[in-house]
This record gives sequence, structure tokens and C-alpha cells, in this order.
Amino acid sequence: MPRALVLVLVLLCGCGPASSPTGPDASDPSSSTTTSEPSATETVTGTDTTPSTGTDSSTGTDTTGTDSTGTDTTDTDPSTGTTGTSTGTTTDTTGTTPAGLLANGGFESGASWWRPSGYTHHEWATTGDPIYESPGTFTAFEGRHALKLWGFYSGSVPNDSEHGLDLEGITPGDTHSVVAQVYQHPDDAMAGGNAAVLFLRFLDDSGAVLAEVTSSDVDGGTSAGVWHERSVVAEAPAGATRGQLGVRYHLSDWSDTGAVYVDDVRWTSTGTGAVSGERLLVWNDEFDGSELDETKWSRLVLPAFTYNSELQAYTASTDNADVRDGRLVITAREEADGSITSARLVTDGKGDWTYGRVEAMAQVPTTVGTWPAFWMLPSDWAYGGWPDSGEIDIMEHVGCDLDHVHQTVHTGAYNHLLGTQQGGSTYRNATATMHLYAVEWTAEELVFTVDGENIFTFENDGLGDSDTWPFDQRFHIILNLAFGGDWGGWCGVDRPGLPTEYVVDWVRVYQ
Ligand SMILES: [Ca+2]
Ligand SMILES: [Ca+2]
Repeated sequence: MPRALVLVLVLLCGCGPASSPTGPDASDPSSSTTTSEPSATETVTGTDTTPSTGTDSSTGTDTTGTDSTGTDTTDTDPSTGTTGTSTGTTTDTTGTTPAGLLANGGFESGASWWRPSGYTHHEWATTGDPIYESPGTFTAFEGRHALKLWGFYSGSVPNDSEHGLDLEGITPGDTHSVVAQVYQHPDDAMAGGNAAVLFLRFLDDSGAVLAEVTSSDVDGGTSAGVWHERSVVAEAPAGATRGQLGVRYHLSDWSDTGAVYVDDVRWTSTGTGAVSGERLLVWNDEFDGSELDETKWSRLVLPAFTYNSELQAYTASTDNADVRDGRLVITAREEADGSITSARLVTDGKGDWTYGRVEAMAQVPTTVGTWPAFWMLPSDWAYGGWPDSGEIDIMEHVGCDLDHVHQTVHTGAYNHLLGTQQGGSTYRNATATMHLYAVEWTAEELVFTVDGENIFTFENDGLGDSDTWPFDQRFHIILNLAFGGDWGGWCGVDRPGLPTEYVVDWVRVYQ
């Protein structure tokens, strides 16, 4: 059946009180436990153990770039490019893909693509959500979210509609590529003539289309239940100043059914160009290596009780911070002599930014006494010591108050010493699975989100006073796990609950 206006609202409820956290740490958050590897967010890491069969017959990537007439002779997936130099390729996914130049290519921050005026809908699909009219559930390629496209009753058939993004500042001669993961659920696969393709096109100043290339189809003949990779590559032709990329959904007939899911869309360019309204990835650590990348992070070594009466000493040991299975694992542990050790990693001097979107996918521990945090401090302390130069707490959690995550701002005028800190909080299953914690930082405001939902906004009052807005300077990122202390230990500490882990899948900065 066609999708009859079935707009399922998948945005998570704002179940938590938007109150300020009590007693957050002036200059140091931190934390503790966890019993096992999180499982919910990296659903396809490593190798694809259930490759599709039958429909993706091409192998590798066609890089010849010369088939401009729609006939690709180098493999069995014909390119359908209409003009210009282009190739369309199809490969099965074999693992995780790196972040591209799109700020929200994995749709973790919502379905931000433009909607068509045609006859399909899109929505934000979330891992664990039910599939339309079936008992099945959806699992994103990476992270928790993907974009879902489907047709619905309206207008006429057949028709095509497009969902995508606008590119600006294109220079002729540059090569652009778009790679995306696409999926059909076995309980709601496309049937009949319904199909979807990835597209990339170039336009001139007047809006005339100069060139377009599309990938091979995703349709009823494409195996369901498996993520497939689709890609397009094209060179911007003479006269091109802008472009568009996205997915085109073809609704064949009202009797045709199904939906397509899109995730992990990557756009790369050899030259100029930017996505209109989107930020570009300027720094990231996916923690995909075998050890911590010390060109990006420094391990701070600090004795116990340095901040907030916290019990842990921060060490440079891999026992306390290590990279494994694609994740950063910070471990708080009790040593043989009874001391507590943990780790505090900073980008200070290696990654410092003014404005941008800063986000991390992380899972916090359950052990009482733990205090994990993902936060930012000023790199230059231009307005004086804490709190006068500001603090941006993107995520804090304490084991005394499970699954209650906090996002907070401290300044000279607003800080916890005065009881005037500004913040918000929300309840998530933060100890059970990964969530996306982010701040969108501009000259006008700091917008804090969890899983793309706005939790708290702190606005620049425009008075030009650093007491209330010190956030016009460089800040760096801190990841740490404290144990005990004024906030982490307010209900006691569970030493037998150690060791315990704070796990971070990635940290990304967009500007
Ligand atoms: Ca995703
Ligand atoms: Ca990772």
C-alpha cells in the first residue's frame, strides 16, 4: 500500500525537566562505570557479514569518469549520467565510512534536507522504531538515525521527487563525489516500479542544469535487509556555480509500496564549494585507530583532589584511556594501593575553536561516584581565571542520578559558586546506549542538544560584557571521567563498582 500520509513523529520527547543541574563542577567534570561494550550505535562496524546477493553485481568503483552518455562499460552497473563527465557506481558496504564534508550526513541531528514539492515524504528514522505496519524495527547504518523516504497519496503517478541539499561556490573543473548508504527493510521493501537514486548536479547562475549524474537504482530488485553503498562522481562543468545533491524517489503507481532509508551521506570536493546552510567538518576523531591520536589529544596528569575534592588522579596510562573497537574508552579504576586513577584528555593547543558545532557520541557509566563529562574550557583565558573566561559543558552525568544528563554554561556572572549557572537537562537511557551530545555555538547563542533535540539555549545578551558572554574566544575540548568529589560523590562512591568505563564513539567539530 502507498504510504497514506503516515507521518510518524519520531522526535524523542523532552521528558526531563529543563532545570539547572545542582552542583556541577566548576572546572572539572568526570566519571566512572560500565559493564560491557555498548551495542546500540555502531551497528555495522568492521565487515558486512551479510553481503547482498544478486543485485549489486558491480565491483569496485568506476573511476574512468568518461562515460558521458549513460553507458558505463567498465562494470555492470551502467551510469545514468545525462551530461558532463560522470560515473555511477554501486558497491556493497563493507564497514563504517569516515565522516565526509556534511555536518549532518548521518542525520543524527535531524532530517535537515529540503523536502520536495512532489509526492513523497521524508522523516527522521530512529534505530528501534517500528517499521510501517509490521512488527519489524529499523536499525541505522551508523549512529541512531537515518533519513526515510516514501511515497504517499496525492497528485498523480508516476512522479519523481527529490530530497537533498544545495551546494554553493562551485568552481568548474573540480571533482565532486557523493557516497551514501541505502537500505530497504524486508517488511517494507520497494515493489513495482518504485525506485530511488542518488543524484549530483551542477547549475549555473540562472539555475539552469548543466550536468547531472545519478547512481544505479535502489528498487524492488535490490536485496532488502542489507545496507548498500551508492555513489556518484562528477566534474563541475564550465559555467557551474552551484550544485545540488540528494536522493530522488520515483513513485511508480499508487499500488506500489515501500520505503528507502538513507544514511552516512558523504560529499567530498577536490576544490571549492560548501553546502548551503550546513557546516563543514573541520576536525574529528573517530577513534578508529589502535591507540589514542596524540596529535589531537593530550593526556593531563593531575593528582587526586585537584578539582572539586575528586578522588581520582589523572594519569597518562593506557589503563585509564585507550582506543579499541573504534571507540575511546576512559576507565576509572582502583589501584592496589587503594588510590583511584582515571583520565582527562584535552585538545588544548591541538584543537581550539571559536564558534562551530561540537558534538560527541558517548555512553556514560552507571557506577555511583562517577562523573563523566564532555566539555570545553577557554584556551587563552582572555577574561581571567575560572569562571570569568567561561565554560561550556556539553554533557555531564553523575552516577548518583542515573540517566539524567546536563548541559550547562558557566561565566563570571552565571556560575555554580553563585548558584546562577545556566543550563538544561534531560533524561535519556544514557547509561544503556550511546547518545549524541552537541552544542551549536555562534556569536549569538549556544544551543545545546541531545540526539538533535534542543535542551537548552544560552543567548548572547549583546551587552559586550564578558561577565555574561565570554564566548567569543578560542575553546578546547575535554573528555574526562572523575570519581567522587563535590558532585560526583554527593551520594557516596561505589569503589567495588570499579573499574568502570566512559565510552566515546567519536568527537566532531564543524564550522
Ligand atoms: Ca546515521
Ligand atoms: Ca568510532
